[in-house]
Amino acid sequence: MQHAHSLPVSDPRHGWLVRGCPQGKPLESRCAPKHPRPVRPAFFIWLLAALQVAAEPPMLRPALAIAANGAGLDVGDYAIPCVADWNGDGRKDLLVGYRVLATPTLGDKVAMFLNTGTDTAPVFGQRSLLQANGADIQVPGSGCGAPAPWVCDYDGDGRRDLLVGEGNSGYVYLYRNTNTDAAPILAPGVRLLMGASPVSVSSRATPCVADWDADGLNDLLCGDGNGNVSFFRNVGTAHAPGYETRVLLQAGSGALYLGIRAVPRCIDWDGDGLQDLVGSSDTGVYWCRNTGTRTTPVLQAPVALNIPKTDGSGSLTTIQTGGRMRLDLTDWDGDGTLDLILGNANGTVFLYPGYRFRVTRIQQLSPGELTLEWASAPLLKYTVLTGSSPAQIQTPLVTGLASGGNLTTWTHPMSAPARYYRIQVGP
Ligand SMILES: [Ca+2]
Ligand SMILES: [Ca+2]
Ligand SMILES: [Ca+2]
Ligand SMILES: [Ca+2]
Repeated sequence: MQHAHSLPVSDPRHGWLVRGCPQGKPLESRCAPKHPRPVRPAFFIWLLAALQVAAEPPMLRPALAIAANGAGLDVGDYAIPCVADWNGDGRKDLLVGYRVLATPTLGDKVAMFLNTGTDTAPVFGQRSLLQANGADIQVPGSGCGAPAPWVCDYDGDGRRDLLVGEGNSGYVYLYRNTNTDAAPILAPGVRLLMGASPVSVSSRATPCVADWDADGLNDLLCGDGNGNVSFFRNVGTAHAPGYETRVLLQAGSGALYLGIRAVPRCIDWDGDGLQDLVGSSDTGVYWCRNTGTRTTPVLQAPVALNIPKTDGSGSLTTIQTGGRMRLDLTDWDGDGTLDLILGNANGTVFLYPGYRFRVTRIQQLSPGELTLEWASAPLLKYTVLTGSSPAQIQTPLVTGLASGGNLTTWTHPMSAPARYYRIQVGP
């Protein structure tokens, strides 16, 4: 009987040490078996186990354009996306703030794309415009600073509300939902306050709400045009959030700097149980790993997220769509792995599906032959290294193996000492 396996792995260099077990027995989930078996070389395939079972950030597949009304979604200019189930029907919808450059005095708007497909395979029709107090939401913008929507139950009454960051002066507006989750009706926008003064981050406000210090009260975090992220700790209540201080988040050795026009998201990117910060800017999308605690996050310096190159090299590169990249994160396809949504300067919105590298099948097709399959991404090429021990995985067995798409299969004639393998992206 064959077993399908999935193993957590962690290796920022995109390499994986793998080890196996006798055919037909379940893989150990850790490097050191609790009950070591005698090694019986030659006839047993020892492969595939993770060097570490620690946290594992997702990898990303190439960009896919999100469609609406049968064509590529395009709101015009400076798309800032937020994925949320706006009408409470269990299917994720897409809000996109954007600039109205043709009529700048009217203010910028928030497009709504309701999902008529399923939650895991969204289908969007024509846009509508979010309204408040019976009229289109309009927010002052300037330059490339568009409205940045964020959906949450801000006042804890059980109904989702809308926050919008202002592109011009960096204010954050609350549009309270006065109706139901199924049919939201928004009250006029009011600026959030810090004490008696409006919350402001000077320009290009990109709010998100999360309980950053895990005290049970949601806090406000907000990116700005300068590339920093402000933390407004909620010193009010769940029903009436209040702020008294603005503190710049730190990461690494100083103030967190994502690059200009920062958009933060608070999310456990690597699945280690600690909320991290993932953010975008003009220069890329970055992960700041939280190595502190739930109540006292300590962020590491930003590390750029990578996607497959399109130049045929088979390797990885940072994300760059031409500046003004605005991030959101969600499990778009419901496969349990976070996916990346990116709004672009030209009004389009892209999906980068996330996946976790896993060896999903180990098979001894015939004596002396083995097959490995692993989650992969189009455009990538892989190198398979082997050795007789974890410390000796150095011998290349195959280089430049093209990805099979989302899954790559490789069959290899076994040799007795080659029992440990590492699969890595690129050379
Ligand atoms: Ca919905
Ligand atoms: Ca809090
Ligand atoms: Ca984490
Ligand atoms: Ca997913």
